[in-house]
Amino acid sequence: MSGYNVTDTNLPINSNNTCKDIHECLDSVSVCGLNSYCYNYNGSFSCFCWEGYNVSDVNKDISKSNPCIDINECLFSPSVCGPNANCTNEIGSYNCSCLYGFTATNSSLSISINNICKDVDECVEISDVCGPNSICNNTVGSYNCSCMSGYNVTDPNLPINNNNPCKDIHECLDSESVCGPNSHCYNYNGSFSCFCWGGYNVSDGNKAISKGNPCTDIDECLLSP
Ligand SMILES: [Ca+2]
Ligand SMILES: [Ca+2]
Ligand SMILES: [Ca+2]
Repeated sequence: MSGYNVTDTNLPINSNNTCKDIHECLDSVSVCGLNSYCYNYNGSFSCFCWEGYNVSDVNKDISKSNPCIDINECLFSPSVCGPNANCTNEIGSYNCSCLYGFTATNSSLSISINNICKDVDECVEISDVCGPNSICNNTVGSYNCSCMSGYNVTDPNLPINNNNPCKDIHECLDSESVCGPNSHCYNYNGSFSCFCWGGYNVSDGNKAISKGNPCTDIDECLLSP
């Protein structure tokens, strides 16, 4: 029968010289080709591709001339790595990595469509990411920093962080342009205040002292009584 050979080919087949199973898998590669398992059983055998491999021509049996070859998992749709990830095909496998600004949902599991890369909230995850006197705004894949009102970044050409922090604006350096004439300017962290000199009053008492609403001389002669 097919799949069996007579024990001694020089003798007739009978109960003393039986047909026995051919172990086709003894030289597996010559039967199933590379990247495959060969399973021998009574009367026949089967070939299976290793995980990560598929037969070259799916319409034909696995064999040395139709071997198992690497699957490019990165061409799958939807992506095996899920969104926001890079896929790198490897022989017999593949590798996923998150794009910059993203991290695996569960960091103890490998990245896949079931454990996708999600945005890192840098404002929460990285302590003091923008440095002092700043506002952190998380975005998908990134974040941005801005200075709180009353503060300016040290070097506006560089990103705001601990090495280039937001620092107090010294509004009083040009006091006259801020508070107008006849006034004191007091700078403090995050803001400043204007005060009129003695004998002077702000023009419009309902508005803050400024160049446009300066301190003017009080005509004490008009005071009553
Ligand atoms: Ca592969
Ligand atoms: Ca982010
Ligand atoms: Ca200030």
